[in-house]
Amino acid sequence: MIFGRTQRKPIAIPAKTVKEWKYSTCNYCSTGCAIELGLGEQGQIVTSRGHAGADVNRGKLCIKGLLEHELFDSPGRGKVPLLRERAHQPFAAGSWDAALDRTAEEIKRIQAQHGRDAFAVVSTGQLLTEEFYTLGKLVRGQIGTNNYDGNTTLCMASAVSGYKRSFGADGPPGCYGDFEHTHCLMAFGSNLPEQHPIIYWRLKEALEKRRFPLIVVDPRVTMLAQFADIHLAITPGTDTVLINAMMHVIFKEGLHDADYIARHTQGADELRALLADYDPKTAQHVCGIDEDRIRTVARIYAKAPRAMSIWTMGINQSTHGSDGVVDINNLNLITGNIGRPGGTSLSITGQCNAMGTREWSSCSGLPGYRQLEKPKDRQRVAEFWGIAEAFFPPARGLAQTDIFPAIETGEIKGLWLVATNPMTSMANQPRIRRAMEKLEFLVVQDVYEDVETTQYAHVFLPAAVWAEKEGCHTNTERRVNLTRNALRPYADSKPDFWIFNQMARRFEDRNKIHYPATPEGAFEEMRELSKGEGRTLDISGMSYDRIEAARGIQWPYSEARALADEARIGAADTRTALRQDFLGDARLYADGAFQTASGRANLIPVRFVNNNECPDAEYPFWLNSGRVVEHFHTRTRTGKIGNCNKFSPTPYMEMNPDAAQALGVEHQSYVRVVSRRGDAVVMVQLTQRVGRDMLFIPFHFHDCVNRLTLGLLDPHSRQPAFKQNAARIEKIDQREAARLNLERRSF
Ligand SMILES: Nc1nc2c(c(=O)[nH]1)N[C@H]1C(S)=C(S)[C@@H](COP(=O)(O)OP(=O)(O)OC[C@H]3O[C@@H](n4cnc5c(=O)[nH]c(N)nc54)[C@H](O)[C@@H]3O)O[C@H]1N2
Ligand SMILES: Nc1nc2c(c(=O)[nH]1)N[C@H]1C(S)=C(S)[C@@H](COP(=O)(O)OP(=O)(O)OC[C@H]3O[C@@H](n4cnc5c(=O)[nH]c(N)nc54)[C@H](O)[C@@H]3O)O[C@H]1N2
Ligand code: SF4
Ligand SMILES: [Mo]
Repeated sequence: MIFGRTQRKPIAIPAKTVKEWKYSTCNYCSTGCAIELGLGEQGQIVTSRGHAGADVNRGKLCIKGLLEHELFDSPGRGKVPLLRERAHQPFAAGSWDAALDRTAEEIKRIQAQHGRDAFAVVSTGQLLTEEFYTLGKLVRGQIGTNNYDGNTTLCMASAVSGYKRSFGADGPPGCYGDFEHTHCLMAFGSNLPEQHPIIYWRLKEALEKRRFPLIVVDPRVTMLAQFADIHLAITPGTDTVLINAMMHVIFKEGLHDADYIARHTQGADELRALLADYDPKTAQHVCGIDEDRIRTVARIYAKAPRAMSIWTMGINQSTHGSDGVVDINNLNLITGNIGRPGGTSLSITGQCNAMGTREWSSCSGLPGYRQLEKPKDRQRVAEFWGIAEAFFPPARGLAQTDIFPAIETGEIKGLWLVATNPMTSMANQPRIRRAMEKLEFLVVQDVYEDVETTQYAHVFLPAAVWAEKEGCHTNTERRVNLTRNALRPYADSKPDFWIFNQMARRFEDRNKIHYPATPEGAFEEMRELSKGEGRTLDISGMSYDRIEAARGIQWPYSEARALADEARIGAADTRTALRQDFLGDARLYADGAFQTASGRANLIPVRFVNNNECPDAEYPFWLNSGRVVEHFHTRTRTGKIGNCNKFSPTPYMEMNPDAAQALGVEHQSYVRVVSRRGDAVVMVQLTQRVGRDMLFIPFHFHDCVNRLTLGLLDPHSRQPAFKQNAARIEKIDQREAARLNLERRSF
């Protein structure tokens, strides 16, 4: 018998002749990997590679980054502006002037009839920072609606709110380099190997050089949990109880850093008083982690010379999201683990430029972390833009998650969606659908015209994507990185920057503001606005050339520092400089001086109130949701890239084999999942990743888990609890389900 192939036919890989490499930053997750795009003879994209000289990824990319260059001409791209009188009618192609005029007229009509705030703008974490800044200028300075927010409310709002409450300002204080220095890492609700694969690779490298305990808190056995030394399968929504109990032990056993607490914090007495109620004996019954484990983990963490915490959506997306962040900060403050190499409270950000929108979009305030509520901030921005300060509203308006209910009540009549797809990404989809149906006017600005929200749109504006544009992103560790324009926009799509500039001309009757013609011009304005005033968000020393030379610069990086750096290296041409020539601060608060009035960090007592939707007799399962490595969000991009989509083309659900057996449910059969909001049909994947009382559904698929989620809001951040819902399972006819699913797989 002959094994193997008798005739070898090696696979021939066609030569990819690259004429030029263009510098860019990945446009998916917030890791911020630097990518070089290879252009062929005709300026077309032929390949890409991770930038070997970039500190973040050192030549590596994950599956999404590797295949990202395939998205430019993927199916469904918006080619021309589309218009129609009524939703659901056929669209007609129109000129850019026609689409922009119609949009401006509708905004003005709605505002004239119902007040300025009756038109809302919902943005994203996926544009370039210069675009965010420009949109902010347009919305705050000319359109003048206060109902302006971003999808970051679904994502990072709790981290922002928690940082502000604890440290007086937003901004993750640590960096990936901390992995090299820490003696213990605790990860809360964060699945790095799938969601931030290259950050995980950095962590793994550090662990290979030097072992330190990895503790993972997640109700699900994620890939990160599999690699952990200790996995705490917490009862959903109860992280604050675990952390409070850990702090109870730390104080009781004198493991806290009394000196740090005395010198750099306030509120220790109030915190300690609260912690009296969180003895591990009591806490274990709430958070599901036994008292011994709680004590062990508390001791490991507090005794480590330096310990750090990271977290992502397991904390942020819950009714105690902001409190969870505050409590993680509390834990690190009482153990003296802020601003030290290896000792930090590092929120792992979500979208590629969720940081950029926090910093510069004016969504919840004014650019450069400025606030509408602060007279000095208002004056500075009004003067800089050349408008009357009184044009700004006195305080921030509705958060994204409050905008949709305000459409329901009729308070908001018109909406502009920029790079976000709420029909799939918002909780309680039946409710969102009803809200969308009530809109008098909806304009959708997206890269893809087949995105679900266009069902309800009156105007569709086709946007250019990623390296069809130019500008910056800020990543999880405050690193500002650049994407150079590599190719012209697809068909007649336009960069978002151009769209905002064109729209601004149509509002000059309100305020005439200067708009720079290029993203680099907008970056210059941001630099100027970031100068001085003692702000940590100082990017005044950055320029596109310096950023590219350094392959990303962390803020703060002041002008004085840049000039000193240039004098030191004597570089006539910045492009010949080296990565290490322009280094911003790796860490914030290294000196223990915080952005609060007193300069001290706040220790804030967090009392747990269980207001989650919990399983009961009728809906006996916890319904958890999240992500998988090969897909990004609502799959508008990865669903179109064959090698991403093939790994999970079908809506599916993780279910425990024992639970399935009890219900007679088989592996790879279809079931109907039902919650109080609605139902969804999914394919069952039996796995021990989830316990007997839990179901997990990735949220990437339309008409799927967000038909079921409740999305109760965090009181501080207004972020929805996407991960704590109750559901039950019903068996269904398999053939009917298969047909239904095929229909839904539109590509
Ligand atoms: N491949 C891929 N990568 C991505 C994205 C993507 O769509 N695809 N999106 C990016 C974005 S925008 C974001 S925000 C991040 C999200 O990154 P992650 O937050 O890491 O991803 P998720 O899967 O949403 O949630 C993480 C974990 O939270 C756990 N969890 C649920 N409830 C609780 C709880 O009560 N407590 C704790 N401690 N944990 C809980 C879930 O079981 C889940 O394993 O990923 C980014 N990276
Ligand atoms: N059940 C459940 N729901 C969730 C989550 C969860 O864990 N569970 N996670 C939540 C989180 S953390 C997030 S961040 C949200 C994400 O929710 P969304 O932001 O609504 O999802 P995306 O698919 O990223 O939508 C972005 C849109 O922008 C378009 N786009 C991409 N680049 C550009 C560009 O340059 N210009 C323009 N104009 N458009 C562009 C894309 O085609 C896409 O349609 O989902 C949230 N929803
Ligand atoms: S880890 Fe994130 S930034 Fe890096 S290549 Fe993957 S998706 Fe892009
Ligand atoms: Mo996110």
